[in-house]
Parts: sequence; C-alpha cells; structure tokens
Amino acid sequence: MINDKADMDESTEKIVNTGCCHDCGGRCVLKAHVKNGKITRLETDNEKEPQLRACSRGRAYRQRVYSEERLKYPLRRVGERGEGKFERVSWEVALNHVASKILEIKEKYGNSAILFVPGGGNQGMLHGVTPVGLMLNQIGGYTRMWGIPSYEGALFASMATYGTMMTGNARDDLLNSKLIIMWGWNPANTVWDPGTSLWLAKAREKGTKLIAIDPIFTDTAAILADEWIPIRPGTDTAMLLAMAYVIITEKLQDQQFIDKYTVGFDLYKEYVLGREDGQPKTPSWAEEITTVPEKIITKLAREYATSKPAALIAGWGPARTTFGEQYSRAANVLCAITGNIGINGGYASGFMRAYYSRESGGSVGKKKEGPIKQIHEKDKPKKPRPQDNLVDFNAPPRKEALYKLRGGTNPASTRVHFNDYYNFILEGTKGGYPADIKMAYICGTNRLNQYCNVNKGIRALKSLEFIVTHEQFMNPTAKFADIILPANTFMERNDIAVPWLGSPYYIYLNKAIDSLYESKSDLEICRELSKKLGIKSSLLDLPEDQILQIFTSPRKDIKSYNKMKKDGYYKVKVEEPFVAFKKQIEDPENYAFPTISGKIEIYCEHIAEKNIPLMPAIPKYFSHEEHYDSPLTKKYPLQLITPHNKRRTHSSLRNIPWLEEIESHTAWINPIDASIRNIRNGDLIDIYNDRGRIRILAKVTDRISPGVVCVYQGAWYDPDENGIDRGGCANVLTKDAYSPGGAFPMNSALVEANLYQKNHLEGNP
Ligand SMILES: Nc1nc2c(c(=O)[nH]1)N[C@H]1C(S)=C(S)[C@@H](COP(=O)(O)OP(=O)(O)OC[C@H]3O[C@@H](n4cnc5c(=O)[nH]c(N)nc54)[C@H](O)[C@@H]3O)O[C@H]1N2
Ligand SMILES: Nc1nc2c(c(=O)[nH]1)N[C@H]1C(S)=C(S)[C@@H](COP(=O)(O)OP(=O)(O)OC[C@H]3O[C@@H](n4cnc5c(=O)[nH]c(N)nc54)[C@H](O)[C@@H]3O)O[C@H]1N2
Ligand code: SF4
Ligand SMILES: [Mo]
Repeated sequence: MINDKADMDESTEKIVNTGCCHDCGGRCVLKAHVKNGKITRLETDNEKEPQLRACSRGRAYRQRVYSEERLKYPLRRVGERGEGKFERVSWEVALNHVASKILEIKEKYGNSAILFVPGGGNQGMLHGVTPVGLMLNQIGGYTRMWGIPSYEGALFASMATYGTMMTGNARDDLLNSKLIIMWGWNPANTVWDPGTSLWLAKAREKGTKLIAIDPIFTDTAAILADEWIPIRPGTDTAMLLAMAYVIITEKLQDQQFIDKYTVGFDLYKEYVLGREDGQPKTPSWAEEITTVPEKIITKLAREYATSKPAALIAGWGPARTTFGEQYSRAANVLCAITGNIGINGGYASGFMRAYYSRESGGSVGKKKEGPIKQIHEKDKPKKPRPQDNLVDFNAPPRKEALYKLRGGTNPASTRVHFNDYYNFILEGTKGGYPADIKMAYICGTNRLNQYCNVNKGIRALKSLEFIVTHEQFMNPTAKFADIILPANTFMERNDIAVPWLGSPYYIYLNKAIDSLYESKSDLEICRELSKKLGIKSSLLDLPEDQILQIFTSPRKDIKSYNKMKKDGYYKVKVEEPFVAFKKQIEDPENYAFPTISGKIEIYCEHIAEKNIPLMPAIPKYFSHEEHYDSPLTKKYPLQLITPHNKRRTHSSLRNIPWLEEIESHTAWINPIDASIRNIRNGDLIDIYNDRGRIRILAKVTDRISPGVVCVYQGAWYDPDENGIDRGGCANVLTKDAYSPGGAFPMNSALVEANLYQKNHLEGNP
C-alpha cells in the first residue's frame, strides 16, 4: 500500500509500507521511498513502542536490490558442472528444460529420485520454498531431508523435556527477572526478535544482572552483560552438570517443584553425584574440561538457584556442536530443578518459541485431550491429502525420532539428515540410504556454502544428473546448477512475514517496485512450471493476495487484514507477557505438559526405550573425535567455531558495500595462539584440516579464548586452482555428520593455522 496522496504520478515520491524478511532472527518494518519506479531510500518503524526497527542489514537492502551482481536472465550451463559458465536463454527454453528433466527423472527412477533442497533465503509465507514444495507435491512428491541446522539439537531437547517447542517467555517478561544468563547467545548481532536487545538493556537498567557465557567476548557480552564467562567450545554440558552438582549438594534445588512437576530427578542425581559412573560432576571436574574456574561455576550455580526468578537463556550456538542436544537438555533440566519454569521472570530454556495467543501455546497439554501415546500412528490420515508428500507418506518412523510426541521433527524414515546429504547422494540405496537421488531442486539456499564439508559437497553435486535453482545471485551453489532461474527480491512482490519466535505481530510486505530485469517471483516461476509439468489446477494460480488471505485465515489474531496490508504491519495487542507453561504450573489439575508422562521429563522414557548409547535418557557429557581432548588435537590443535555474523545474513548480503564497512571477514585468533605461529594482526593465514583449507585475514584479539579460532559462517567459497578457498568459507572445514538427536556439528571442528603472507593488510582488520 502506498500513502494515499491523491493524483500521484511516477515522479512524485511515494512511501511503500513493506518489510524485511531475511532469515536473521528478525522480521522488521521497512518504508521504501519510491520515485520513478526506483527505491531511493529505506526508513523503518518510527511509530510508538514496541517498534519493529530494522537493523543495518535491512536498512542496506537497497544496495542488494540494485546490485550489479543480480542474476538478470535465465541461464543454462555450457561449461563443466561447477565451472560457472552459462549462456542466457529465454524463460520458455529454461522452463521447458526443467520440466522435461523433472518428468524424465520421475518416469525413469520415481519421485524419490527428486531431492528438494530448500533454504531460508526468503522468510515470507508465500515466496521462496513454499510454492516449490506445493508444486512438487502435485507431481507425486519428492525426497526431503530432516534436521534444521539452526536448532535441531535444541528442538530435540525441547521435545524430550517438555513435549513442545513453545518454551520461551516473551521478551518484555525479562523485566521480571533478577538474573539473566545469556548462554552462547549473541542477540546484539543475531537479533532474535527486533526488540530483544532493547528489553535486555531495559532489564539491566532496572538492576537485573546479566551474564554472558561464550568463547567470544561478543558484542552482547560487551554492551549488555555485567560479566563475561569464557568457556571452551563444546563443553557447556559439563559446566551445566557441575552447576547441578553444586545445587544438589548444597540443597538449593526447588524440591517441591521437582516433586510436583517433573519425572526422573533421582536418576539424574545419581549421574550428577557420580553414583552411576564413578565420576562426580564437581566444579573442579568441570574446570578441567571447560577452563571455567571452579569458583566461578560454584558462584554462578548459587546465584542462579537463589536469585529467583532467573532466566537461563540457552542459545543455539553451543547446540550446534557434536552432542549439542545434551547441552540443551542439561540447560532445560537446570531450569526445572531450580523451579524457574512457568513463572514470570523465569525461562524454560529450549527451543525458545514464545507464542502469545491462547489458541496456540496457552492450550498446549490440556488434560482433557488425554494422555499422549502413539500419536504418530493414531494421527495418521488413512488417505493422503493434497498437501501430503507421497514419498514420505505412511513411511515408518526413524529409529532415533521422538515419534510419539506431537510436533517436532518429521520422523519419516524416508528422510535423511540434512548434514548427511552428500553421502546420501554419493552412496544411495547401495549405501543403505532410502533412495537414489538423480536431481536436486534447490531454492532459497546457498546449500554448498552453508552446509558442512564443501569439498565433499562438490563431489556430490557433480554426480547428479540435473540441478535447477531459483536464485538472485551467482553464488557458489548456483555455479553447480544446470539451469538458474532468476528470482526477484521481497521488494518486488507481495508477501507476509511471521516473526521468528512467535512474537505478537505480522509484517505485510507490499510490493515496492516491479521485478528487475527478467527476474520473476518464486510463485510466478512455479505457476509457469506447473503448467509445463501438466498440473491442471493449483492454489498457485490464485492472485498473490488471495493466497495470502487463505494462508492467514486460521490466524484469528489478525483482526483486520486490510489494516495490516495498508500499514505494512499488524501489531497484536497482548494483555500480559506470555509465559511458557504458566497454565501447567498454576493449574496442573487441568493442564499437563505435552510429554508422555504429562510432566517435565528430566528422564525421558521415550529416549530410553530406543537404547542408543550416545542418546541417553538424562543429559550427559561426552567427548568425541574432534574435541579438545581427542588424539586428533596433536595434528589439529585449535577448535574452530563458526557463528553468525552481524554484517551478513548467512551468505546473503555478503557483497553489500555499506555492510562490508562494518567488519572485514577475518579469522579471530587469540594472541597466545597467534604468537606461537608467528601470526600478527592483518596477516594472511591458512586454516586447514583433512577436509580442506581456507586462506583468510587474521584478526588477533583477546576477544576470543585461547585454543579457539572463529571464522564466521557465510563468506563465499572461492577456490584457487589448488582448491584452496580464498573466500574464507567456514564450511570447507566443518564436518558433515550429526548427533543422534540431530545436532549439526558446525562448532565442533579441529583445525590448524599457519602464516601464509605477512602484513597482508596494513592497520586493524
Ligand atoms: N558453519 C556454519 N554453517 C552454517 C551455520 C553455522 O552456524 N555455521 N548456520 C546454519 C544455519 S542456522 C542456517 S539457517 C543456514 C542458512 O543457509 P541458507 O538457507 O543457505 O541461507 P543463505 O546463505 O542466506 O542463502 C539463501 C539464499 O537464498 C537466496 N534468496 C534470498 N531471497 C530469495 C527468494 O526470495 N527466492 C529465492 N529463490 N532465493 C532467495 C539468497 O540469494 C541466498 O543465496 O546456514 C547454516 N550454515
Ligand atoms: N546477523 C545475523 N543474525 C542472524 C543470522 C545471521 O546469519 N546473521 N542467522 C539467524 C539464524 S537462521 C539463526 S539459526 C540464528 C542463530 O543464532 P545463534 O545460534 O544464537 O547464533 P550463533 O552466532 O551461531 O551462536 C551464538 C553464540 O554461541 C557462541 N558459541 C559457539 N559455540 C559455542 C560453544 O560451544 N559454547 C558456548 N557457550 N558458546 C558457543 C558463539 O560464539 C556465538 O556468540 O541467528 C539468526 N540471526
Ligand atoms: S536483516 Fe533481520 S533484523 Fe535486520 S532488518 Fe532484516 S529482518 Fe530485521
Ligand atoms: Mo538458522
């Protein structure tokens, strides 16, 4: 919608109320000033609080829309796969090619040979991956993966502990906390809802103590925290267990809460006190593992248990490690034994979604729904519905899946973990995988760059018969496609964005400008392709706004669709801050936790019955082959972490001049580790392991713990003739594996670093 000044012509500046829907933890208001069909400026929410203010990435989006590097026309590969040589073709030729390959592969090998590779590039309801999924369902389905890199470990832990992913309190409730522990969480950069940093700052102003636990002295630690506790990566579970040890041995636990609302505390106690395995999980045991001094662990445990209500917010970074789900489980359990769940100012750490409406979160686990047993079987519809993927339909559950619980990860055994996908492609049914993949339909993801083990990824992508992608830029993944279909951006179409964590608002992204060059929206692409695939009628044929109305019709909290469309946002009025599990705690007679026992599961029977040794029913600490104490450290002594950076959203926005000014792409290394390698600030260094080698500028800084190197994820893979990546892509070094609970090990890789060239850059990177 535009502002309604009468008789405007093209040369009058109009303001289009739209938004930003990157996959960056936000969803924010943008007001596009448009003149002569061109965006001249972007403003954000200047209305009264709570504002949905865009960050620097959203505010710089104009430079992305008008980037010279935008893909302008459909392209067809002419060189070798991955070489990056393409010719311009018409839409007609490109779409005919895609349709005929899809139909040929379906005919020859069956629908399971079609792998859909979706990503988070667009977070609107309508564009990006949504129409592709709908379209592929209509031709008989496709192979999907399971596991989301963002949170799979945290999700598993949430389901196991609480039976749901709706575990967080609303941000404004942070003002009720006496203590906030930000564990592996850096919202000053990663946003996690537009108001988060402001609420944290307000809480601090009110006198709440804030503590950050992170191997890096993050912007959050620097700006918002009273105290920073550096920790060795991947050892958080040990620290959480040691905190439990202090709490239990000093009898600081909330025993009444434990007795009333939880199951399995005694078994957990046996493990923590060392009666199960002979190793008491004392703070001094944990000091050796974590490098956090015993005294600090003890002090923090006492503080957390006695400063009620306190919010332990366990971020997803430490869960993006090998056995990351154990960290999330251990954090959840600590919240439970201190009775910080279901109360204002507390926080049930876990997946962190905070639904505010009574229709969703509030009624989870109503007792009258009866005990939750064998839901997976019971709920299965007898006949497939149009929205069902026939490749998954009726497939029995995977062994590790928590399939008896409602919601959570799709348990179908036809799915392979997203971080095992290269082996899946390379080995197929001969390797015991459920299908033989022949083609990849990639949309909204820089898959090769963003998932672990790029060099194996290259081999896998090269082995396929056909690859198509919808993209906006010629990124490292697009280079491997046979056909590239140029997608437009969210400024060039209508869409609706739902906030990341279920906060009370919606963004309506009004189209600000026409599609640039020959680009089309994902919806338009799928609409046209559907016809060529012989799909007779489809939801996709309806106009954008009509589909959006259908998608939002179940959302009763949108009282006026038209107002949302006109304003570009809809802020829902909420009487009081949402507190996850408030009903379960205040009214246990009528509300149960949606677990199988109806209680918080410190011990999870559903996990126990699977009998998988590295997937225990209570949270436990494990080492592994790429941990600080593994034999591999002789060869690769540094621990690599690869978190999310403030100047990019993943690999999107990497080429935006304004954002490049914020920070250069560097590897952070502690002065102790740098000096023994003769590395100085601004030198060009190599970081490597058996999976590959990257060449990158060194940032020598005390802001990172000794023994740890940080390469922020998202820089673009750019190999030289020897395969050395000059782009500094973290995933050249990370491992394509996954934990039993599904955690992706993006922060669990061992590496070594060497000086490559001195004084590459004068001054301070
Ligand atoms: N090492 C390491 N790797 C990680 C992580 C980590 O912590 N460490 N984090 C992981 C996480 S949590 C995530 S979510 C993933 C994200 O990984 P991806 O989902 O691959 O995200 P992006 O790299 O942003 O790639 C999105 C692509 O979509 C394109 N795009 C944007 N809008 C549209 C659109 O409207 N239509 C189409 N068709 N394309 C569009 C962009 O140009 C971009 O190339 O990365 C993961 N990778
Ligand atoms: N600017 C920006 N914001 C984003 C994104 C982005 O790409 N850019 N991506 C969005 C997406 S899709 C996601 S999933 C979220 C991700 O949100 P998070 O997972 O919370 O983000 P990360 O930056 O990967 O990790 C958070 C912190 O964990 C720390 N960390 C890493 N390993 C460990 C460890 O073993 N122990 C401890 N204690 N700390 C550790 C990192 O140093 C980092 O400061 O961010 C979202 N927000
Ligand atoms: S990049 Fe994320 S936080 Fe920034 S404006 Fe866009 S949606 Fe908001
Ligand atoms: Mo993510």
